[in-house]
Formats: sequence, C-alpha cells, structure tokens
Amino acid sequence: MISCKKFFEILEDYNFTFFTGIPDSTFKDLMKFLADNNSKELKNIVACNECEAIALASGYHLATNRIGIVYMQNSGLGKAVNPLTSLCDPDVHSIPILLMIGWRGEPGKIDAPQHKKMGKITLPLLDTLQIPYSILEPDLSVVKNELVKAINYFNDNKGPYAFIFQRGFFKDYEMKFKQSNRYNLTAKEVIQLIMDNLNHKEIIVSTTGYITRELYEYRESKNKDHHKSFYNIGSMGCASSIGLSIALHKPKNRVIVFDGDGAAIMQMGAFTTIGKNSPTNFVHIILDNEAHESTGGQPTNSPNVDFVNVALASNYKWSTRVETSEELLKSIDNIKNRKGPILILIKIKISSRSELKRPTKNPKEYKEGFMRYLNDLD
Ligand SMILES: Cc1ncc(C[n+]2csc(CCOP(=O)(O)OP(=O)(O)O)c2C)c(N)n1
Repeated sequence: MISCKKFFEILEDYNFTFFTGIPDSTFKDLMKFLADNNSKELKNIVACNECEAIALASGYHLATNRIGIVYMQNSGLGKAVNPLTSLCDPDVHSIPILLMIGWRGEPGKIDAPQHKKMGKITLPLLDTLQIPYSILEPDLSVVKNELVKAINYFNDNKGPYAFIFQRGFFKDYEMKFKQSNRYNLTAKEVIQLIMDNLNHKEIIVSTTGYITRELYEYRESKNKDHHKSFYNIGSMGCASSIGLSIALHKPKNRVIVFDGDGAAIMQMGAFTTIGKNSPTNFVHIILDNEAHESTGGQPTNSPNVDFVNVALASNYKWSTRVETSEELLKSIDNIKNRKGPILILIKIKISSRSELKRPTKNPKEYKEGFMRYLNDLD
C-alpha cells in the first residue's frame, strides 16, 4: 500500500495538480487527502458524472496547457467513452488526460455483481479505445516510472493515458476535516418511516449503493418481500428513469423511487423527462445527505441545488423538502391523494453503516420475481 501524501507528491513533482472525477471507494483515502489539501495550487472538482469530468479536464488543458487527472470507478468508463473518443482522442482535438481508474470486478476477485462485466472488459475496452494503460503496483518507484512513461506518451501523442488501480492500493488517510452536515434523520429511519406508512401496493425502485442496501435490509427484517422492489444496484443515476417508465406502463399503481443526491445529480436531465411525460402515479424521493456516502462520503453539489424548484420547473406537480420525521410523516400523508409527478426531498445525515447487508441472490432472480409481481398487479 502507498501513502496518499507520497503518491500526491510524485504527481505534484511532475506538475499534476488538477483533479476531477466521480469517486470510487478505491480512491476514498486519496479523496480525503485531496479534500484536506484543496488549495490554489491543488484543485479537486467533484463532477456530476464521468463525461463531465473528461470535459472539465479538457477545459483545464485548453486554458493552461497543463494535464488534468480524471479519477473514476471503471463503471464510469462507459459514460466517458463519448468525450474520450470524440473530444480527447488524437484523431480529434488530441487532449492529454491522465485517467485514474478503480478496477472493480477484477477477474478472480470477489466483488458485487454489477461490476462483473465491466471488470472483465476494462482492459479490452481501453485497448479498443486505443488508450494505453499501466496497472499500477503500490510501489513509489514503480509509480514514478509509470508516470514518466505516461508523460512521454503525452509529449508524443497528446491523448488520454490510463492508470489502473486495484483495491487496497492506498494506505488509510485520517482526515483532518470531517465531512458532515446539520441534519438528523438517517437513511435507515427514513426508509423505515416511509415503508411502514405505505399500503404495500406500491412499486419501489431504489438507487445504487447504500440506499438499496438499506431498503434490502428493511425488507429482510419484515416480510422478505423483495419482489416488490427493483434494486438498481448498478447504473448510477438511472433509478428515476426506470421508475418513470414503469409508472407510464403500470398507471394503476404508484411507483416510488428512492434516489440519492449524487445519483439524481448524475442524471439530472431525467427530471425533464419525468416532467414532460408527467405520470400521475410517480413519486420521486431523494435521500439527500449532500455526499457520495457509498464511496466514502465525498461531497456532492447538492448544497447548491434547490431540488424542490428544479422539480417544479421541470413540470412536477408537487414538491416539498423535509428535515424531520414529523415533516416526513406529514408529507407521506399529504401525497396520499395528490397526483404526481411528486418530489419529496429528505435532508439526511451521513450515517454510514459498514455492516449493511447486500442483496444476496443473483440480480436476475430478483428481476424475475419483480416482473412476476408487476404482471400480477393487473
Ligand atoms: C457511473 C458510476 N460512477 C460511479 C459509481 C460509484 N458509486 C457507487 S454509489 C456512489 C455514490 C452515490 O451517491 P448518492 O446517490 O448521493 O447516494 P449515497 O451513496 O450518498 O447513499 C458512487 C459514486 C457508479 N456506481 N457508477
């Protein structure tokens, strides 16, 4: 394992001080180090998705003639393919970027099912994209040599170059400034309060990360009726669109989407599709902890986003913000006879529970149970 500080010092020696991306737990300690050291010389912009991160690093290069670093989980490589091929590629504008990619689902290692395919194809995908890469060993002299190789490539080819990181690369970093907020509700309490107050005919879709794991744990502790939820364990940001389409095609049942602020921001355009298609049976619930908690609590842009008015401006029919269990109970009661699309924004605290369970079966089994449930609703 490598110290975050020493790793950063090597990058800094070679003039790499601009970072942007979407966090992956592989980089959680490096992210903490960057947050503690954000300054005029060192800048880290947490982007809304990996496509945007590539664009930000490109703008940085255009403005400064320096090379930016984009960090991402390999799941985000798919999102980045378009700007990598049509913006940065040596066949187009030829913009050098150093990619730092966390290798989830690495073949032969145990990881969650949503990472399996991308884990297998990460290196072949980079080959197809003609992006050279090094799988970094956690050794400072190796890092230095590989960086020199990347710089030589940038000098000759002016295109993206990737460093691949296996899990456990970075040593733990104790953060001086702890990310927190002023809210009291936890994700567990919110899910329990809402689920206990539904009539159980609702169709539930939940977003990737801890929110799905909280819902799964709730269902485990009650009737184990997992078939009433679609656990969207991958495809971050897509839960609301999956829910929208189910709502349009199952108009007699209410669809509740449990979303995260990071996920909602990642695909913020979905608000406009929801508003345009306006299903009356659609309820969008954002559990907003102002952080990407599932990957280590890195901040999102949420403190600057007025989700309630974004929803109304996108043609949702009702929208509210709650901070306490009393307000939440009131709003659950309030929406019983209201037509959607509805947004409930719930401000919650960062309250990670590392012992949270994960869905244990093959995702296909859950999907099949869910489809049978939807089919029987008619
Ligand atoms: C395209 C993509 N990029 C990054 C990730 C890694 N990732 C998984 S969960 C998560 C954070 C989600 O944040 P939010 O929606 O706010 O929910 P929270 O974790 O705070 O509950 C991230 C970045 C991913 N799954 N997919």
